[in-house]
Formats: sequence, structure tokens, C-alpha cells
Amino acid sequence: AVVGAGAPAPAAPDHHAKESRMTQVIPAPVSVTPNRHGGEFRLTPATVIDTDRGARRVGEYLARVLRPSTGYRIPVVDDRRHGGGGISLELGRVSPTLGEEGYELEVDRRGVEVKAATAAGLFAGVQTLRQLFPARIEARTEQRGPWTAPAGRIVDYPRFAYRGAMLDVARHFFSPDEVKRYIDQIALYKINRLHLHLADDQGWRIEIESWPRLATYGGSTEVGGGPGGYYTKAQYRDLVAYAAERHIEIIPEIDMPGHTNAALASYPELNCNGEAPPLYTGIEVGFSSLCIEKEITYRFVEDVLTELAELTPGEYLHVGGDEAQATTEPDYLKFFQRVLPIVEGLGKKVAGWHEFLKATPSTSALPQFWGTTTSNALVAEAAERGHKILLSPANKAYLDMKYDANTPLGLAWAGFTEVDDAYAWNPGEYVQGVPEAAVLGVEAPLWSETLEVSDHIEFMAFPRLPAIAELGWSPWSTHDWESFRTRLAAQGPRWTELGIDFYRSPQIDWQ
Ligand code: TNX
Repeated sequence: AVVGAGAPAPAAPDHHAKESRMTQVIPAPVSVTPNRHGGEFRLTPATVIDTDRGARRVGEYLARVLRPSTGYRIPVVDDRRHGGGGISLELGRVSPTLGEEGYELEVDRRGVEVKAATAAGLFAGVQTLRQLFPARIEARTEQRGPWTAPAGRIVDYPRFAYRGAMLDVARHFFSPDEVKRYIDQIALYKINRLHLHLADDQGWRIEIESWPRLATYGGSTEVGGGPGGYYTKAQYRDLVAYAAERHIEIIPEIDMPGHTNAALASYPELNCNGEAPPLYTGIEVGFSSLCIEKEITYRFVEDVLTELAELTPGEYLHVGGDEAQATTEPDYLKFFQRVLPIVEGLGKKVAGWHEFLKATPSTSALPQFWGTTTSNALVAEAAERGHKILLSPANKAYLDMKYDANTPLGLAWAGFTEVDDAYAWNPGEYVQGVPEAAVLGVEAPLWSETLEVSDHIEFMAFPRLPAIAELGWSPWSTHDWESFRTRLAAQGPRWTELGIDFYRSPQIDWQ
């Protein structure tokens, strides 16, 4: 329609704003059907969350999101007889196409109903529901309502099983509270794996009882020479449980045989010459290696991985394997031919940076592709042999790359990565010879050479993490930059409420 010149655009009626809220969800759901006649659900002081017994924790989680901003009591009950009129989280029979993590979400005047086959599915539905309420629902202090969600129906399930984030706690140490903060943030976008890079040249961050100096000495500093730190086993178990409550599995990585200076500095006997190097606080890579010919190296690896497996309910242990420039090629192969069976013996699957494919692990092993080109023979051959591949192309998914030349944090070796770069690739046909069926999923790594505090994590992860999360969750048919940038703009006020210090990319018309 032609709007008269100079006439101000008419204010959108309220229900239009709410209808559009239904289509502003990130990651984009499989199908969104706003109610044709409008209508909305409204939280009131009488609202109750009604859950099945097996979904009680999801109900509690949702209540903890909704209580501070609304100031309502929002009790969580598992009693169908209370008469409805609230939010119901139902485990039960749903269409098999929803799979393990899918959900149906129905909003009408009387209530909200989320249905799924598993608690994970309900949890995903709850993340969508949060985004249907006004942004100030995320505030941690009491706000004014009205607390409305638009009526309609969403049916949703993920494209890929693995939707990951990685945090490097080795270059700079992040406290358990900082890690929990990031867990809360990534859960919003249906990320279901958190890979923790627990050891590198600059620091060893997990208590290992059989080799105690790894943490107490090897963890005593970080890039720049700060005090570093490490997680005690109790703290680490608590992180695993915290993540699990948010349906996120933690994948621990001990990088080897390179990236091991912190271990080599802690125990002289791990060095071929028997001498411990000093601790390292710079940001070079590729200078350290475990001693391949010493038997004690394998006792060390076995002890460490055994203790790590005990701390890990999840299916994977990540053994690194990247940038082993200080290890000869034959030594590298020899090393992994000893180490891979150790992981299998612990009943875990092995994950590694894609170089470890040189050692031809069994097809249950998960290679993580981090290259900057779309052709990689090792990875294509692995897909051909039957490996599933995890995709973290550095020039797309590395959250530590600078956005542009003015970004004060981050590195630039893989190029600048603006929001559109992070969003503009299709994991299902990205690496030559790796078809969609061979892709387990995507992961957005955040290396911390330049990052010291939560603010820094947030500035690099937001808004690119939601871009990678959408590539991992949403069907390719929903992929659309214009739609994404509009939906991203609507996240800004939510991040402000959550205290997330995000990068105001000039590509987005922030609300
Ligand atoms: C490469 S990618 C690394 C890390 C660095 C990162 C910085 C990979 C598997 N290794 O050691 O921290 O670049 O972007």
C-alpha cells in the first residue's frame, strides 16, 4: 500500500507486535502458526506451572526464570486436577518426528501447553516460551506487566544432534560461576554440548589426584601471568550437574601430545630430557610435546583419562591432537595408537581435532573439523569410512575471531568474522565429501588468549553464538539472513535485561 507522503506510519496495534513475537524466536522453529484470530495468554499472580513428575526440574527452572521479573509466586505442581489456566509441561506421546529433543508448544487464552517425549524436549520448549514473553521477563528485578505471550502453535525439533559451544579455560581461567553464567546463556539458544578445553600450554585446570601438581602448579598461572586456577573435583562435578540440569552435556578436553607445557612444567619425568620447562604465559602455539618414547607418558595419560572418565557421565572424552608441530609425524601416530585404546577401555568415545584422523581411529571417534577451507581430504575420507563429523570451521564458527579491524578483543588468523559471516554457511553441505548425513552437528569454540572475564566472553559470543546455534537447530528451509537479523535485533533487549555485554554489530538494527 502507498502511504501518504510525510504521514507517520500508523502505530501497530498491540496484537501485531505480539504476533511478530511468535516469529522472532532464535533458533527459528520448524513451524510457527500464529493464531489467526489473535489472542494471547497472560501470566497472572495466580499462574501455576503444572508438570509431570519426570519434568519437575524443567518446571522449577521455568519458575526461576519467571518469578523475579513478574514478582508472582508461580508454584510448580504436579497435579492435573488444579483446573488448568496455567503453564503445563507434559511428558508423553508426541509425534515421532519430534525425536528426543523436539516439542510442541500451544498458547491460547487459557494457558500454555508444552508437550514432548523427554525432559530435554520440554526444556527446549521452555526456551522458546521465554522468547514469546516481553524482553523484560528476563529482568532479575520486579517489572511491570502485562506478561503476555501470543496465541498460536509451534512444532519444533533439531536438525543436528550436537549443538555445541566450547570454552577455553586454559589460556585464561574462568571460575565455576563464570562457566555457569555461560551455561545459562547458551542454554537459551538450545545448545546441548559444552566442550571445556581443560589443559593447554598455559594452564592445567582440573584436579587429578594421581598427579596433583598438574593443577596446583600447572594451574597456577595463565596468559599474561595472572594467578590462573583450577577446578577441584567437587567443583567440576557441580559444573557437570549444573549443565545437566540445563540439558547440556560437558565434554572435557585434555589436549595432547602438543599443547602440554603446563603438564611438562609440573612433572620433569614427562620430558624426554627429564627437565621441566618453565610455566608459559605467552600465546604461541605448537612448541610443546609429551615424550612419545617414554612409558611413563602412557601411565600419565591413562591416569588422567581414568580420573576424567570418572567425572564424566557424558559419552565423549576429547583428546585434542591439534597443532602438534613439536611432535614428528611417526611419533604422533605412535602416540595416538597407544592413547585411542585407553579411551575405549574406559568405555568412552573419543573426540579430537580433525588432525587425529591421521591415526585412523575407529569410526565411533568424533573428528572436529576446524579448517578454514571447504576441502579437507582427511575429513572427507573419514566421512566416507562412516565417521560422523563435528563442524567448527575457524573462519565461521570461531567466536574468538575479531568482528572487524576495530574489535578490541580476539585474534584474526582465520579472518574477521562479522555476524553475516558466522551465519552464511550450510553445515549440511559445507565440507566437500561430508554430506548432511555425516554431520553430527556444529560447535562454536571460544579460545581465550585475549579473554579474561565474563564480559569478554559475552562480547565475542553475542551475537555470533546464536547464529551458530541456529545453524545447528533450525531446518535449512528457514535459513534467511533478513529474517535472522530482524530476529537477532529483538534479542538485544533480552541480553540487556540479562546483563549480557554483547557486540552491537552495525549489521543489525538493534531494538
Ligand atoms: C587454534 S584451532 C588453536 C588454538 C588457538 C586458536 C586461536 C585449534 C584446534 N587450535 O590452540 O587457541 O587457534 O584461535
